[in-house]
Amino acid sequence: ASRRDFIRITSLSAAGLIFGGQYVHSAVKALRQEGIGGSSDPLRTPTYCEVCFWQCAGWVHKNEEGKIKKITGNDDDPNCNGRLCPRGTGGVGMYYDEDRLKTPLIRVTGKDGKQTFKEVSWDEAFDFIAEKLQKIKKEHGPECTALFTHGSGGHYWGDLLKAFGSGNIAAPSYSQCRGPREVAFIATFGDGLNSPEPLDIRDTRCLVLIGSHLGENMHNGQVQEMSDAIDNGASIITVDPRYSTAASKSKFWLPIKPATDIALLLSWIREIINNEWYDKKYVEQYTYGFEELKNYVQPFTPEWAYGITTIKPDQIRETAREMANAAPSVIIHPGRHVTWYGDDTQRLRAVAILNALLGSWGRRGGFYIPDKMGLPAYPHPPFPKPSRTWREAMGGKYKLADLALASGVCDATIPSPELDCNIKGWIVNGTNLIMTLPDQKKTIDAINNLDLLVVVDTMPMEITGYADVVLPECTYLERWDDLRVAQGRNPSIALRMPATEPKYNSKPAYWMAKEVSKRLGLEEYFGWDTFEEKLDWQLKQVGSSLEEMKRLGVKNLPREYGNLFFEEGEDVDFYTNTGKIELYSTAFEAEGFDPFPVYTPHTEPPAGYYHLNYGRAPMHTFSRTANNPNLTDLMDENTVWVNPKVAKEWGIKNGEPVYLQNQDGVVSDFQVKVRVTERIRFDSVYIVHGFGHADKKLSRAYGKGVSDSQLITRVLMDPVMGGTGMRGNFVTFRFEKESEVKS
Ligand code: MGD
Ligand code: SF4
Repeated sequence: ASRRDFIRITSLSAAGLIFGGQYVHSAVKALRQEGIGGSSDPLRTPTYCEVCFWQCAGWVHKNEEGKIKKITGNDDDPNCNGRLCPRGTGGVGMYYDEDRLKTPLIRVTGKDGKQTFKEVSWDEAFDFIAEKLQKIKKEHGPECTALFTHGSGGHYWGDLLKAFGSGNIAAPSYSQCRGPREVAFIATFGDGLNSPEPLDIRDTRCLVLIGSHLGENMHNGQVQEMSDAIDNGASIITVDPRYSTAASKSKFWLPIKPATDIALLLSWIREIINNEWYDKKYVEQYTYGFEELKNYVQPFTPEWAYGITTIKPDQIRETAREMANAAPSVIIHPGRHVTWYGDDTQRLRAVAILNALLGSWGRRGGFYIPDKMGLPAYPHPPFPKPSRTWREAMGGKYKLADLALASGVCDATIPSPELDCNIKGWIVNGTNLIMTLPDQKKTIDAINNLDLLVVVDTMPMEITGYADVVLPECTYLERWDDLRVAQGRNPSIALRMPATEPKYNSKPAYWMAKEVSKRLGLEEYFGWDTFEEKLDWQLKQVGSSLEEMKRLGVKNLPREYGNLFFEEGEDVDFYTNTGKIELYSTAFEAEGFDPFPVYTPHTEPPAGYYHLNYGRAPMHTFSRTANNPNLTDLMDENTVWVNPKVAKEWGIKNGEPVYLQNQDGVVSDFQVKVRVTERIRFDSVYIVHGFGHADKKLSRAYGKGVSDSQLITRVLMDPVMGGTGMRGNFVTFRFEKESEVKS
């Protein structure tokens, strides 16, 4: 057994709870006396949401006793237009969750050999971390440390790590999410998409969703714009093996056979070229490689694609025509979580090419050109150059990646001494790697190779059980953080300030990172005395101030970066090798990858097994909300969607609990109730990601539903940039945990 077998967190005192409550009350009184009430309303302070990464700006409202009672949207915020999604409103539950981490913890081994955590002071925790980091630096080099991060705290830990001499910073939002699409769009248009994506959905006439389930995936601004577009008569084309909420709002639903989207895209490209439905002037003026593309796609007839995708040739033609009629006000949506089958960068290249042919990039109702505003960093000395990075360690793999470390861990390559990157220390901030990275066993193997694992979290999530040190962060409602900068149609900045004092003995990550920096002799990288001083300095550089932002919450700034759309015939220089939109990718070719997207068949499920498809629910974000008291009220477990034909074959009734087992014999820890529905194809099942928590400290989430992550053991690596394709698993049903599979 591993030394990091699930560890129990012991003896958290109830006193903390009582103390927390009293503290809040007096603290708010104090804040009000000091006039730090934010806006002109002393019971209202500005924030931006941390429940997902759309970062909507809002107001936290307190009652007379200083208790947080609700959060509402900020009317001036372009990300939310004054309206939060259910999760944003439910963010209050993160603050009130009584299962929160309450004080720093260090792992100890008792005389009986059993491991547990002891409560320690902040000083003890920081001294321990600094000592271990110095030891790693001495024995292996500073570059043998890494940061895994998602969310605001990453800025501060990132600065600490860079100052320490390591460039290994990874986020699941890259290799497990949108990395392939960024690489594909950069290769094609010379620009990535970032977040929020620069999609002019509100003015579009045709929106094509390929596996994007807007509405269930609640990216606030986009969902609002999609609903406006529908009201204005736009047509929606949804390509999804499942009848998603978006599909139900669509003019066309194409229930594609899983893993065949590239074939459909190639066939659409051929239809648009061969029928001369592409934007001739635009293609001629702006693109590179059109004739080669035309020759390349000739074999990909709708009949060819039908045999692969099960989408009828007429439907392929009709939908291609629908897009062309709307062009250039058409968006083939690039998606967000796009790491599916390992050829994802190529699929997204096909999406980019289709958009380019229809002339939607830089056009109204297509893609707008976002502003490029950034805030100056608070002055600090230059970071040292790391002597080695993950790039060398990867031995030439994933050449077009900007950030591939997390894939390396899934590959179990990062900790491998053979790869000359013997990583020994991780700081994990705001990411529950056990539920987030596919192939849990490899992640745990990697953890077992470490000398130090520090976890910074608000909740006792699965990853905390593997930590050497757990640092409890206060929630976003109790802290300052860096300003949110949204580039959007017009740039905007948003302030997050504490609505109340931190509950328990929790603290903000910026404070933790600064405290560790002091112990490592790196404090000059955190040169501000208070965080307010840093924010005020930054705000003054852009003509605002902390005082103003406390009143406004959000400030919209004038656009500095040219027009939103290309002028007719405007001369445009794209940031690609050729200065053109590259239909033929010279960057891919130079690195030995196919310059045009190639359809490759993927493995089919064996008899009795079904593609494991997963996605989002509008009231949850990944695994972070599964214990939230407000949101579990709305949905407290996932179900497995099963086609009626399949249910009949297995004799499974609606609502019946089953275990799921994947093709590698991994059986889900818990049971999940079956939802029999025509809304899913017969070759797939569907579950919402983020459930099936196995940590008992999560009193509401424990044992509720199944975890897709646990069942994802076949990781399909994207050779271009290291994205971890997560749709390579098939599952079957089990009725008892230990019995044989019923067939
Ligand atoms: P969560 O599981 O929500 O998502 O991956 P993660 O960001 O790891 O874990 C978030 C962690 O942050 C939780 O432990 C939570 O308690 C903690 N947290 C929340 N707020 C704070 C805070 O203010 N401070 C600190 N320090 N911690 C906080 C998301 C990633 O997952 C992404 S972006 C995608 S798109 C992928 N989706 C996905 C999937 O759909 N299925 C499967 N199987 N895996 C997936 N992995 C990827
Ligand atoms: Fe918060 Fe919802 Fe906005 Fe995400 S979309 S930031 S959860 S309000």
